[in-house]
Amino acid sequence: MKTPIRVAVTGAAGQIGYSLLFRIASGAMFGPDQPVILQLIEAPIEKALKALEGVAMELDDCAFPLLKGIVQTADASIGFKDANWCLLVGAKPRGPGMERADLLKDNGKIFIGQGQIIDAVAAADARIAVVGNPANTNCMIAASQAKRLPAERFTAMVRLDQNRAQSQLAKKAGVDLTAVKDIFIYGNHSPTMFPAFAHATIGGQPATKVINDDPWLQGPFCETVGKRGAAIIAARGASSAASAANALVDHVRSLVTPGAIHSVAVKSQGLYGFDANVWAGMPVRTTTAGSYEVITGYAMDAFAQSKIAATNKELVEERAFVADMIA
Ligand code: NAX
Repeated sequence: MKTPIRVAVTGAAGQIGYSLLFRIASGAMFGPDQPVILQLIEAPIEKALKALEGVAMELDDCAFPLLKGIVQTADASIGFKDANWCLLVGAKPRGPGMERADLLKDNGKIFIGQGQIIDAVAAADARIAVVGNPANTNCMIAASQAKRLPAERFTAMVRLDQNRAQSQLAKKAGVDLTAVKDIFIYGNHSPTMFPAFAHATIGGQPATKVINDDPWLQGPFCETVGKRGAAIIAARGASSAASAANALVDHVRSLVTPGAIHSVAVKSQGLYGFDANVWAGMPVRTTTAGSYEVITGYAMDAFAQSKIAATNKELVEERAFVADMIA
């Protein structure tokens, strides 16, 4: 039996948490032979902590053979202690009339504190995945606080966007989802993101050739993927939760699977037209478990360049809003 790994999850009693924890405990994230200890962190609010108690009871009631312990806490220094993976899901939602800048500042404060605590108490091999929005910039803020853990360990999730794009391409081409490969998300997890369809393949052929409808790819396809979150809210009356949790399972599973090729928001080194030091979605290849390299060399045509310029501009603006929060 392998040694259990410690997985800290913030926002554990939230709606994504409710779809996520059971998948982690069942082995979907780290594999069917990897025991886990869940370290569940909630905001210090009575209602949230009570809800967390209920979630922990349900986890017990699943009798998952791989689940070797559950920690419930509002104290991040207990929750992140010795954690091998820190999944930062909890964040303040955007309230009515709230400006994006206010959201950036309010959530920024959470991620400063969490970045510092993770750096101080998490395991030496700790990896961090940020879901709470604005995910890319929150990730940048948390990473900026770290003195011990390298910035590459901090990633933000654009996998939901990749999964959405893959699904839309398969539907349009009328093929099985698994025929669609190499569709990567560039930039921010926001409607400005760019699903780079020109590099995707369908059944081994260029997606552009199979679909043969550039106006659709450049227009409705990009728009549908970019605004899918809002469409879910309009239809369901609540934001994406199960699909977001599923995407986080995919994000981490791919990051611990050598050879996996997938989209992750990582610290930019200035590739593909992004400013250095923003966290931007990029294609990556997992090298060894938990480590990755950015895949280089994809050519960008004029349309792709203009989309990347727009999403980069938004990331640079977000960074400017929180400039005083970056250590
Ligand atoms: P919920 O509001 O259902 O849950 C959030 C939970 O976080 C709450 O239980 C709250 O008490 C907790 N929380 C708040 N501050 C905390 C703190 N400092 N420490 C620990 N817990 C804290 O939101 P949910 O639907 O679960 O979404 C969570 C986040 O994911 C949101 O920021 C949301 O915008 C973001 N999303 C990101 C996506 C992505 O692809 N990157 C997609 C889905 C989702 O919209």
